[in-house]
Amino acid sequence: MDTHCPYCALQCGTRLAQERGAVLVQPTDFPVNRGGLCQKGWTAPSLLEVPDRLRRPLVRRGGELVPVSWEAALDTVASGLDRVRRERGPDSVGVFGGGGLTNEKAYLLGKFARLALGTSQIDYNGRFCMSSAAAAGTAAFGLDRGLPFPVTDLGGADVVLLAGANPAETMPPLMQHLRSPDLIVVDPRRTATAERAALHLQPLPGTDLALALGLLHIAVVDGHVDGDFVRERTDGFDAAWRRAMSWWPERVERVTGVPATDQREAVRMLAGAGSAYVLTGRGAEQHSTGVDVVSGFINLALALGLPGRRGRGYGCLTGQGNGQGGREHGQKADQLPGYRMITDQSAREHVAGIWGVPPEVLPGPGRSAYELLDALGTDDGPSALLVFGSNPVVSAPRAEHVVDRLRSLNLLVVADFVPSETSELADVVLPVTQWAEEEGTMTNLEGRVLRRRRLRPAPGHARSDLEVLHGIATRLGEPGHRYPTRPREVFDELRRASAGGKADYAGISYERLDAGEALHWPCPDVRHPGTPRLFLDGFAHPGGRAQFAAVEHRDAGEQPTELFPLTATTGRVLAHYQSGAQTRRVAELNDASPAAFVEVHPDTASRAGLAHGVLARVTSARGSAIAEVRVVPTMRTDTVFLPFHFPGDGRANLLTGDALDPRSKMPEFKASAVRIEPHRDVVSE
Ligand SMILES: Nc1nc2c(c(=O)[nH]1)N[C@H]1C(S)=C(S)[C@@H](COP(=O)(O)OP(=O)(O)OC[C@H]3O[C@@H](n4cnc5c(=O)[nH]c(N)nc54)[C@H](O)[C@@H]3O)O[C@H]1N2
Ligand SMILES: Nc1nc2c(c(=O)[nH]1)N[C@H]1C(S)=C(S)[C@@H](COP(=O)(O)OP(=O)(O)OC[C@H]3O[C@@H](n4cnc5c(=O)[nH]c(N)nc54)[C@H](O)[C@@H]3O)O[C@H]1N2
Ligand code: SF4
Ligand SMILES: [Mo]
Repeated sequence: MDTHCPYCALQCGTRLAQERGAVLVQPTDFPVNRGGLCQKGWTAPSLLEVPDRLRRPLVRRGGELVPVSWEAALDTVASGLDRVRRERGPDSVGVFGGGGLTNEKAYLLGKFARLALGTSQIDYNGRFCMSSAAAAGTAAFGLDRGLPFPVTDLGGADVVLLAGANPAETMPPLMQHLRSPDLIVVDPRRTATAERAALHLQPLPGTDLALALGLLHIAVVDGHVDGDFVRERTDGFDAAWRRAMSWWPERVERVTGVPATDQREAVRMLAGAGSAYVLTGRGAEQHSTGVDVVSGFINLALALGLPGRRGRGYGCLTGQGNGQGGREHGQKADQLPGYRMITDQSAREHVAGIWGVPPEVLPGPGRSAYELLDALGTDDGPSALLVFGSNPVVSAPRAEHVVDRLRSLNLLVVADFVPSETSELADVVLPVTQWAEEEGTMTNLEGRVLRRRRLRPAPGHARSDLEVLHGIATRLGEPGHRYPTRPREVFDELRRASAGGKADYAGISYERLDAGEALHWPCPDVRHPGTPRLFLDGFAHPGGRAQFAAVEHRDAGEQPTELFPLTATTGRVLAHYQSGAQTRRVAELNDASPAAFVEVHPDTASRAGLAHGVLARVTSARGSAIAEVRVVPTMRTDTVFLPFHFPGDGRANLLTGDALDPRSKMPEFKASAVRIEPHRDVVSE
């Protein structure tokens, strides 16, 4: 049975089979992975068999989570929601979704929040992921789709610049498309990806904007700007150039640490290539300046004439399995299905029409993900929260504060298939189906819609997220037909709701997908072939021109001080996925990467009295995390790195703060001021 990997946005094609009860996985020759899988994909069947799989609903009684019937669990949820809504109004209930949810789930979750709960307080973990690139992409091109071209186009490039992405660990099969281009990698660490690069630029975390301005400066001064493209297809170059004018290479070198010669070499490589791409990842984006950083790299790409042309382009490497679809169907605080804005009157009328309600009943925009978590239990914030597809106790910034907020709720409901650090705090835990136990669609990083297929039934009493939403909504007095439980029915409604929107799925059907058609949105009718390459005939702004952004460098929200002299940045390792709720339960992955660690330069380590393998305490103004020291000679001396996959006192997010990008509300995951010292109980070997 052909389906796709449960994890990241590459959505590698896999074939599943059952042999004597065991599930076996094989890669298919699907274009993004062409017969490849990473270690997570190979071990994905173990996820279906984790020993502590949630099989029955749990309700907290006398302090303990005890198994109960579905009836009892859903009644507890509905009566709890009813109570807080009666006392404090519809916005007293919050909903936190995820970019791992299928399109159908994401769509129904948004509808459930706006109609069954009537709340504006819904957002999702993609705010921590895609939001800066989405905001910058929309501003520049009028439309945000991670990659506006198929991944396979990258294979024909001469040069690819990767700013803050480490696909050798985060999307390993993507690397086969990056074999022939020369890579320019911008990363404070010498990652596995940087090892493969022709040129590695190693800036201080949080200084990418200065670097991007500097590269634009060089492009202009050294005569590499594609004047015809800029004149014919863009606006705003002059204002952007006025900002970049004062970022001469030596000044950029002082701020970023990237030698001026390397800056010039990067521009020379990009400008001299017949085919070149600029791609950004979370390293560039997860900053309080994230939107402007991405705009800075898009400015560079526009000046060189890359976007909207065959064999060239700018793209962002979307992260979660459905990170793309998850941001199109209305689980974002300010959005309705079809990538429409909730403040747009005609969008409200269209969606309300599909939902069979007057537009006035739809609430307005709500709080962004971190602001929502931060407001929980406060006077004007939600006092009940429903979580579908996220583990914020580990993955949200300023995690210990988030735990305090979650503890202050009257009602916390978590739907998951494994016990997570967040479900451990819940009042009600609802066991749901996963991946190979359900049908649905996902949209990968190229905007291609894919079918997820069911191999076998759910274990125990697990139900699908769609059934859970139906069960709660009907108990709140909603008509059942509004919340279909069959994925295909939900998808057909989603198609109608998205029709005419930016992310138009109207022409995409299960039938076409099952027949093997490669359908990239927008696809406005069933005869439309889909749109693998966007912007070739014009950008999505009225008039068809792309917009430069006049951006100026700002420092990271927090600068090193005497007390916290180092910059900590965070990210991923190959073996673990996100908060680790899934991969820490897979023996082979856990053995590959069993515990929290911190990468430190040898001089920094010895100054702090630390050696390889000992436990260190890393402390920021928020608190401390405990992690095993890895002495890494290629690190910058002013920077340390922690993966964020580990629970308890190994959480990297004990260090991160509440600085947000003013536009995207992206937290500053990638730059916190810290100090590092030996942990008192030194163990390990
Ligand atoms: N193994 C694995 N794969 C995954 C995931 C996972 O959890 N594990 N998650 C998926 C998801 S949701 C996402 S969003 C993607 C993320 O994929 P990536 O963006 O590749 O992942 P990160 O490791 O977060 O960040 C990439 C790099 O940014 C660098 N970096 C840190 N600070 C800065 C900075 O200030 N500037 C620059 N230029 N670089 C910086 C880090 O050193 C890191 O190597 O991966 C997806 N794939
Ligand atoms: N310090 C630091 N923090 C970060 C980042 C970073 O780079 N550094 N990256 C950020 C990024 S890019 C992301 S995407 C977030 C991700 O962080 P999280 O939102 O915590 O992501 P996951 O660990 O994937 O959590 C998903 C949870 O939902 C469950 N789940 C999966 N699929 C489904 C489903 O279909 N239905 C239901 N009900 N549950 C499901 C899983 O079992 C798991 O418990 O972390 C962010 N946090
Ligand atoms: S790269 Fe992503 S989609 Fe592919 S096997 Fe690994 S985790 Fe799965
Ligand atoms: Mo992500």
